[in-house]
Amino acid sequence: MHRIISSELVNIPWQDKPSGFTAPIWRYENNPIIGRDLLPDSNSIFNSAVIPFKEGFAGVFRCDNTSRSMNIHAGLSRDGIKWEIDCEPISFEGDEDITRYEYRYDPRVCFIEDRYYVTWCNGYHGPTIGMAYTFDFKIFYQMENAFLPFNRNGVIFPRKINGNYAMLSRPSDNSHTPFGDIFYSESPDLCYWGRHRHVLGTIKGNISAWQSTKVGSGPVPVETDEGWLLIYHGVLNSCNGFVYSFGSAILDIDNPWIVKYRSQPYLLSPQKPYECVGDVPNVVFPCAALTDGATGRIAIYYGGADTVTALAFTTVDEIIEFTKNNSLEI
Ligand code: BMA
Repeated sequence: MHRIISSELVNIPWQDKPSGFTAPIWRYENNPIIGRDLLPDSNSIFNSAVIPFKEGFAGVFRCDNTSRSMNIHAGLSRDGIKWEIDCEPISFEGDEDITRYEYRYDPRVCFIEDRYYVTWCNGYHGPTIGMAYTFDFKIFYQMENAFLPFNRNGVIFPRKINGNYAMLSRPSDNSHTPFGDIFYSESPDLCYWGRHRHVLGTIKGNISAWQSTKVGSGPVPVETDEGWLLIYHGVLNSCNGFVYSFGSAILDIDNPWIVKYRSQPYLLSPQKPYECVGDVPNVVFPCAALTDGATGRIAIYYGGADTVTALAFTTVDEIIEFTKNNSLEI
């Protein structure tokens, strides 16, 4: 039996694994949980992050509007499934050099110490990692961008490691091309980042082709007794374009740039209609995981086909055993 090192979350959204089902992850039967047109002017709501908040849940949602402008909106939910999302995008407090809007997408949310941090892909002369914090999901204080452009998929660890804040990110180029590996960085103050370490890159060739073209961190890493559980997306370049799946890795608890295990097969790939058909077909893109330290339950939120938001379930035992038993040679 494995253990998640987190507090209990009695109201975690949950459905038992269907009987006879053998895969380590199973989808919520009423997916998608958020449709593309929840807001009056939303074209799509996907690649979004949620977190326990008060008696329920809060989140930051990627909403592309009908002008096809990409922005992030706050939302609240009692049960983690039915969401009320603000019609207006988040308006950030802070230095106007930094709060100036170019585009914002793919948020993650992480609670550390006394506040909720949001990271996202932020347009600032090219994509980089935007950062902000909030206490109440009403007022958001924007911080300095963590890195220079070009960078995407910035994910903060939920506690300090060796005395510093820590983040995974993926330096990239200025387009959606296959470029860049996942790196680990540390900061004493969430402003200045350094001690960069390489974590993992794509797997070239045929052996684990779902992650042969691109990789990027997904949800905030989950602390377990086996190490940090990292769920990350991987991309295959098929003759029908990019296919986004997700898999898992286990990182050393004190030195998270050391990969202990890494799944050769994917955990979930686009197979359902809401994953295969939409604005960008064949995409599952995870940005958040709720965890219950008492039962080991994990609920993963992911975008489907760059159009809707969906939910899938696993347990710490299922996902760690799967990752260890199906690991690539590291
Ligand atoms: C990535 C990001 C994601 C998107 C994915 C598939 O590069 O832009 O927001 O879900 O492509 O289009």
